[in-house]
Amino acid sequence: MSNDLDMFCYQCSQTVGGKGCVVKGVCGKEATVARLQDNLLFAAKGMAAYLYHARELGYTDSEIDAFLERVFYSTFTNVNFDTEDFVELAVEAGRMNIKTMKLLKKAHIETYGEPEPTEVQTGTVKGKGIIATGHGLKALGELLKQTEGTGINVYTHSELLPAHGYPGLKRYKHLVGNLGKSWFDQKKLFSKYPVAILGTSNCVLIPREEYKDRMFTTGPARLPGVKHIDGYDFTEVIEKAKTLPDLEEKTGDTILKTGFSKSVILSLVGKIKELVESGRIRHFFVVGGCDAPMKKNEYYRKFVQMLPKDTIIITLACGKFRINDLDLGDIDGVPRLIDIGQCNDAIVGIDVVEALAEVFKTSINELPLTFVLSWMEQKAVAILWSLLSLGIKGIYIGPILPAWINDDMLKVLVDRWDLKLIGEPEEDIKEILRGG
Ligand code: SF3
Repeated sequence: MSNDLDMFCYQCSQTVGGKGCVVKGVCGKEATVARLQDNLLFAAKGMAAYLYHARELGYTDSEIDAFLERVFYSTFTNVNFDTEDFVELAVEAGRMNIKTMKLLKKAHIETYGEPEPTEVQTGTVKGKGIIATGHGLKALGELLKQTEGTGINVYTHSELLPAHGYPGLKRYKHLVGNLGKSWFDQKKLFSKYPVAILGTSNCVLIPREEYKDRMFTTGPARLPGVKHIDGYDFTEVIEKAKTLPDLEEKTGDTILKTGFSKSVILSLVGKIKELVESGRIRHFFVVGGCDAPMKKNEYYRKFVQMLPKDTIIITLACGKFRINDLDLGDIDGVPRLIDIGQCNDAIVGIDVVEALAEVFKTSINELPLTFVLSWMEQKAVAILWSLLSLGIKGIYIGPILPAWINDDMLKVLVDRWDLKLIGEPEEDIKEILRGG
């Protein structure tokens, strides 16, 4: 029996391949227009997430809102069939995402102060606890306020690690450390520690039965069978934590360092210039992004471990958990591994890279600097387009190409931006350091 739906193009509402079929093939999801629409929608979703967290803190921007409206209308089934325009829209999405990340950074700094380098414990402290995961600083801030003086300790997980660097959050003595690594260790981690759990944003996983009743979501996060809290009254989370057993005192093996803000890095720029000119710093790398549990993501740790000692590595997002336990030392007081924060703190990376270009009186592409990024989902797509919108060339991405990129799109990304897919760490390093 034939399926009528298969015969009907959801792009142009015509019979597939029939007389009125405007873009033969689009309905088969093979055509470039459909792929570019997916790409744009993913970037818009990433932007929307950052915008959401800025709005939570009272920061909005009508130009960004208007752009998102344009994106959604442009990806309507039958309004825009122009591939060139979709590439330009993606570039514009990158620019708008820069604006969005700036807005969120302003919101974070004006609410919690500018981050400062901070050491973060990775073990447990005797007593009851709550783990907060996700990206929501507002939710974490409110949780810290409400748990103060209750004897409950608060731990961060994954993308909330950078919260420890913000003066307005680190002042809470019961924000005692970070547990686990990036988002995909949740099930194991939350099963291991008998604490209450609060999911504040995307990157929550469907919970195991064993901790479902002590998990809560807030903001945009929702999970089946898990209590959702509207607003910021976390009484139920706190009450649940009180009923759970104490954690043991167990110091972690690693102390993590986070909180390298724009001001902190810019205060080092003079020194960095000197070290570059005297040949003590050869190259800068930005290594980070959205981590994924694929074997191929081991690349990023190997890559950093193989880098020569005269290189500096700026890291961000949950991809940092591949490398942030490494002791890479420093070059004359400049740390070799610099954690600038969450994925949205890519804006700090952009500001720093622009400042370096200014100091060396050159363009970003002429700097001895290479981006080596891992992508996983929507936010990473928005950030990639932000970097491309600045004209940054030669970015390495991995572990695989985004699924919607077809040969046509790849050709544009390679021809216009010299985008590269990661290969083997040793060979990639050789190629980068010889200027390939
Ligand atoms: Fe990405 Fe979840 Fe980790 Fe924010 S958004 S970095 S994966």
